[in-house]
Amino acid sequence: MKRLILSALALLSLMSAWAQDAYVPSESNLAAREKFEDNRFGVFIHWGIYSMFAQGEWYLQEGGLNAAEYAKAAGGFYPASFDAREWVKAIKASGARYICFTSRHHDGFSMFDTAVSDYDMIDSTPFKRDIIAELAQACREEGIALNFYYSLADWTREDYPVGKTGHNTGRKGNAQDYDSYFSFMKAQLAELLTKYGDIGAIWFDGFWDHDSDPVPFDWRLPELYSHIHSINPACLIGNNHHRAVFPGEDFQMFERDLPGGSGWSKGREISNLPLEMCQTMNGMWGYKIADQNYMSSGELVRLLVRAVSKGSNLLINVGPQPDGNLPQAAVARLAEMGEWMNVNGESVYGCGAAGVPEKDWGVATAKDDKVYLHVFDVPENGIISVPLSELAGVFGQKPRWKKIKAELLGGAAVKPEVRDGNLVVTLGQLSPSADHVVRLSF
Ligand code: JFZ
Repeated sequence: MKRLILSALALLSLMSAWAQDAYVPSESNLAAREKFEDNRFGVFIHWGIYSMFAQGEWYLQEGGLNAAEYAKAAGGFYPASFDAREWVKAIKASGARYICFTSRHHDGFSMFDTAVSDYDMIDSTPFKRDIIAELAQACREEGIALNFYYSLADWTREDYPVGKTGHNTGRKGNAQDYDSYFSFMKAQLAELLTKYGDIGAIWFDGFWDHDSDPVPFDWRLPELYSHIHSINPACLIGNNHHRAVFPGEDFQMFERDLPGGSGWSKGREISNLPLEMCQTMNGMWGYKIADQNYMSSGELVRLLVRAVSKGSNLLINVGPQPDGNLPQAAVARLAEMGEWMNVNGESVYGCGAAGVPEKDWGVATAKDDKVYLHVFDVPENGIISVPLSELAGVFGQKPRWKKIKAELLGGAAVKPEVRDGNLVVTLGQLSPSADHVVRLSF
């Protein structure tokens, strides 16, 4: 009996330990999640000293370079045209409502003034300007939220326990010490969260560097996450680990694929946290001179809308040039997306899945008691239809269909009809657009 009581007590204390550990998002965090979801459209920026080589952000690894030689590029990093306000204005003009910026990528170079390393903007470049401070101020002035990409993996530090990548960078490798590296990361994250105003999210990457270790590697993520939440409970945490979400995370990300897609997210469980898909406009994240293969602005609009129709944000990447300018090709696309967003933004912001499966002509999004039909391809007869049953999720089982209104955003009212259990909308001839949006409401 005594044994039984003791083991019951042990079980209880174990359970309460779990309960204590379990992450409970703060009210402010839940509000931040909502805002993050409402924003729906963000711009990713990959910028670092790798941009100088114009070969993408993986060049240190892919080029088989020695890190000490590579680091000399910092001595010439003087992005004379860098103007944070200009960047933020170009991004804002697209309709994007937030930016995610690479504070430190796998090459280990910090784009901000960090006290825990000299391999940063202030101590290693002639430019000596804190890029992140300038960006944060411009974002504040323009009302754009700012998130930070932060790499867990590091290809240059001696204390980083070497994983799958970063083997040929000339590290001695005899000082690998995760405790030391972990304190370094905690110190940097504290700087990022306290010196630059209110930061929306930390976007982790690099987990995959240790995902196939023979002995499972412990990144001590719960400790890292609670470190962040103890500094700013509202700060959202996401991690590009390509797995189902871990405890302590506040949003789930999908790289180069929609949630439920058939690419890199194939088979991955979709959480009920806010979702964010990230994608490049061309092929690479960091500036790559030979990569001019950009999606058109129409394709980008459709990608954004598809993401929203799956209940996800889109984080679309831009890789600034070494001189500090955004590539003209990217600026042009941002401007064109903005033209579409100016008219149709209400079908994106605050919207989510409508419960209407994809059609030959396009997809649907919804907000409150409105459904937005996104017509990518107007059928030849100018008519689209949706089974009434698919609209029940938003309008209920038996709405008074006679009273339904259909309007083309930025255009005229169109007449909806109910025929054989379908809502039929006759669009007729329309001027070309990547996406004609029909708002359905009562
Ligand atoms: C990562 C970064 O490596 C890349 O440079 C960029 O920042 C992107 C947004 O995120 O991309 C990945 C992520 C996962 C793997 C490889 C690259 N992986 O699982 O092998």
